[in-house]
Amino acid sequence: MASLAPTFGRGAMTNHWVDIKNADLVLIMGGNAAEAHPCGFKWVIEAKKTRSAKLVVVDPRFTRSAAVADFYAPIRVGSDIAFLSGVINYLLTNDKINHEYVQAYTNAGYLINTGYTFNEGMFSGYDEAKRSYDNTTWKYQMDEATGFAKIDYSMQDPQCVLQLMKQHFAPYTPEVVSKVTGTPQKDYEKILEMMGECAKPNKVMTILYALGWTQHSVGSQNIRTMALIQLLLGNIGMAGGGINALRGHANVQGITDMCLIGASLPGYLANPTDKEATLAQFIEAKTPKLLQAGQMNYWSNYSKFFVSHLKSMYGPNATAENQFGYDWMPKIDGAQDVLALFERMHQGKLTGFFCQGFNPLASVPHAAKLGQALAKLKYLVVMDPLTTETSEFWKAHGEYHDVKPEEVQTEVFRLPANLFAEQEGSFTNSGRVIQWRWSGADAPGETKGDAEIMAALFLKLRDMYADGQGANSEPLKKLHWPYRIPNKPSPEELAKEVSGVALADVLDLKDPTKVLAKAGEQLAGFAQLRDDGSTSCGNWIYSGSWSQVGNLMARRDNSDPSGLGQTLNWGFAWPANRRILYNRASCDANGKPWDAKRTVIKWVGDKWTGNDIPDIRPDAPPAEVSPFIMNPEGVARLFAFAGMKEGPLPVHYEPFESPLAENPMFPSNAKAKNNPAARVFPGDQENFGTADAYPFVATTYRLVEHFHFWTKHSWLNAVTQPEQFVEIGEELAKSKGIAHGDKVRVSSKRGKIEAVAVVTKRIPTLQVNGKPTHTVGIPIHWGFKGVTRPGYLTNVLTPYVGDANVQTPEFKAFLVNIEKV
Ligand SMILES: Nc1nc2c(c(=O)[nH]1)N[C@H]1C(S)=C(S)[C@@H](COP(=O)(O)OP(=O)(O)OC[C@H]3O[C@@H](n4cnc5c(=O)[nH]c(N)nc54)[C@H](O)[C@@H]3O)O[C@H]1N2
Ligand SMILES: Nc1nc2c(c(=O)[nH]1)N[C@H]1C(S)=C(S)[C@@H](COP(=O)(O)OP(=O)(O)OC[C@H]3O[C@@H](n4cnc5c(=O)[nH]c(N)nc54)[C@H](O)[C@@H]3O)O[C@H]1N2
Ligand SMILES: [Mo]
Repeated sequence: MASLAPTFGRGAMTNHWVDIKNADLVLIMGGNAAEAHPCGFKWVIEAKKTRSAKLVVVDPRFTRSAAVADFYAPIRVGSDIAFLSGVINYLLTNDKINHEYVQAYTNAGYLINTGYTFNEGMFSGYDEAKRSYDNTTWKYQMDEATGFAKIDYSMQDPQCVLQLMKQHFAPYTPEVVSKVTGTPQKDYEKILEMMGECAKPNKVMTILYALGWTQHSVGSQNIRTMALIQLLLGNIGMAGGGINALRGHANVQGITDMCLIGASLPGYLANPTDKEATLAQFIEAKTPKLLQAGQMNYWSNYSKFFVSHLKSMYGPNATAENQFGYDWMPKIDGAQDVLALFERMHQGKLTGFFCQGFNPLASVPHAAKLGQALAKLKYLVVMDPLTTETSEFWKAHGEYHDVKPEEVQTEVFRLPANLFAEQEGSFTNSGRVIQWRWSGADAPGETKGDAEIMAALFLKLRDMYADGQGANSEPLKKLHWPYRIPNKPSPEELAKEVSGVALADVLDLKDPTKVLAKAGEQLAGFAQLRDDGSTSCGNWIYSGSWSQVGNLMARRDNSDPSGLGQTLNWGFAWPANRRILYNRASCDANGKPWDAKRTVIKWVGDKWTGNDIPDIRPDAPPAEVSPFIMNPEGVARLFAFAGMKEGPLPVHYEPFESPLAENPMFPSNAKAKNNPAARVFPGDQENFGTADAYPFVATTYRLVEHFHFWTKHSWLNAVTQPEQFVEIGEELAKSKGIAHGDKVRVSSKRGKIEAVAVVTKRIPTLQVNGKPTHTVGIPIHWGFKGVTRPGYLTNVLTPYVGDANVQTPEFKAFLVNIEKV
């Protein structure tokens, strides 16, 4: 494993990097791939060169991605849902949708409960005191006789999802969108036209996004709004289509897959909570009921994945009699995200903190609060190859970091760890391709690999508890630790455990005389997992990555018979080596590809075959089994009756710090100004600034020359970008008397930084709600450690609030003031 920071964004690509070359239209919005993903970006260029694909970039700044775009439009930070809702309105009113796809593969015709309402920015079921919704009224109408959801396939019933959507998105006309987003109306209309073209079955659009969409109090809904567009256009499952989250750290995809975030277990299985006292109750709660006849309801396999995971944790100690060790699993109460963690620390509720490959003082919002939080710890352990700001949070660093060391009691331990490039193991890229890699160099001095450090700590702790004296020691004592060298588990051993092993002969469920895997063998994939204790698998989505054939992640055969760039023998893609998720949706209801030139899979009379692993049971007749097998209704949810905290359909809400006095979509309802379901911690409400004192919109971002906060330790990077700067447009510079190269002070309600001003045409002034709106652009990379010139942590400025569903902090939209020093 490599860098172990908690993730600040989630998701994965439904498609994969090479597949971008198959697109006709590439939209980059909420990201800047040319700088943050320069290697993957080459596939955008490939699409432009080989098929004259068009590139559209929508960003508050004219970025390096914009510099090679066919069309660029600016947007005010935090207004993407208004922009995209206007696209949905355009597609619906101008009939730019793939009808067959929408009718058969989405819930457009499903009838919603008549109690569902949407008024002045709020859905039915809101509880203001709890800042949350009761979603009872958002559900499907059910047919009592069959037990399945009611559907009007003509999509005319006023309670059907398509009709509710028409109503919901109607207010987002081009005029209104332009007013809210600041995107000039004629630019916007041009983009509407380009996107509308992709409703044709042989025209496909892809979207590449990253943190410009996730780091908002409406982050998850930003992405959902785009997913709705891709579904209406029939672009999900298609080569060259999909929804593509370009992930961050080299292996952050692996981090989320493996659950190093605490919010879930490996393979996105849920963490048990106190509500599920027994394994049976837990499985019952997590296994969805079929909502439509004949569908696969994939999650009916939940118990197989979960029990196999328990077997990987507790080995022979996990038996049917003791619920496979369910009682030893921590029962998580409350949120486990980054903001919740440091909030608890700030409240003095944590004694110690292990900080592994993570520099939270630099990377978490509201650095002053972070400093106070760390100072409340009894001990802090930092496992890192470098001296990070976090490990020296207790030291005064002149004007850049002002603390009184004598007042900090926290004891800090530094454990020198290897750098990711000095370790062997697997990396998973944004396209879900897991690739084995070998260490690039030996680590210097006495540093150790992460697994070795963790193993030593575990063995020591287990020894200390061996006498049976300590409280709650069972989970430690029962953990399975089968490694050949106990204090140095090898990457090979760990990878095999993650992929899965047969503990007894695994029999074919339909024909029990057939043995699929003999006891002791590596499993071929998750179809072989069982819930009777006969299989062990650390992570069901990685199942089969190390099979009896060997380490499939180490494969390096780039042959590509279809020419689509699928390369099924290069590495291993989760799940099941499938390269394009939902690929069944690339064919119509007869199993014929919508576009023969993009044949990913097809139905050949009795089975699915093609250029990918079908995302459906291989013998599932196309007219009967719908493509979205992870949902118990078999279709994609345009209307999310569950799962989204702030509502079943996206709504434009202002960022928590907004230049506007009200939400221009619902000016008369103050409660609907910001995301009504976003969590605000006590005390943080007072830490939000307002436009009278902080009149300018600010956003933070990356530069290609640096990687977060650690490349400033490297001379080469420091030479290319030596000194902290902020970017402002020419109009703002003029009005504030700031010249290019002047020293400026940027302040928010929470703190200030000083940096050099770069005055640029690349940050336009936008007309928002009738007023000029200026943006201050702030690169994130500086701090007080390293060989760059010392600078301030950008996050002294940012607000402590996040997305309502996954709590990614609102790093991308807040308010500042700027003055010449
Ligand atoms: N060189 C380099 N590459 C990196 C990294 C690095 O530090 N350096 N970090 C890696 C990591 S961990 C990550 S997560 C990724 C992040 O990858 P990206 O998200 O692509 O990177 P950012 O520069 O943070 O933000 C992208 C763009 O979002 C725009 N933006 C800001 N607010 C909004 C908004 O409200 N709407 C829209 N449409 N756009 C907005 C910004 O102007 C910026 O151009 O990069 C990875 N790659
Ligand atoms: N304002 C603002 N703040 C942001 C963002 C933003 O866009 N704006 N982006 C956010 C995002 S998306 C991210 S991902 C975070 C990044 O925040 P962090 O992950 O905290 O930043 P890094 O500097 O990448 O820290 C990773 C550390 O891991 C160490 N390391 C490298 N390899 C290994 C290894 O093998 N083992 C161990 N133990 N350590 C290793 C490095 O030396 C480095 O110190 O920042 C977040 N903060
Ligand atoms: Mo990231």
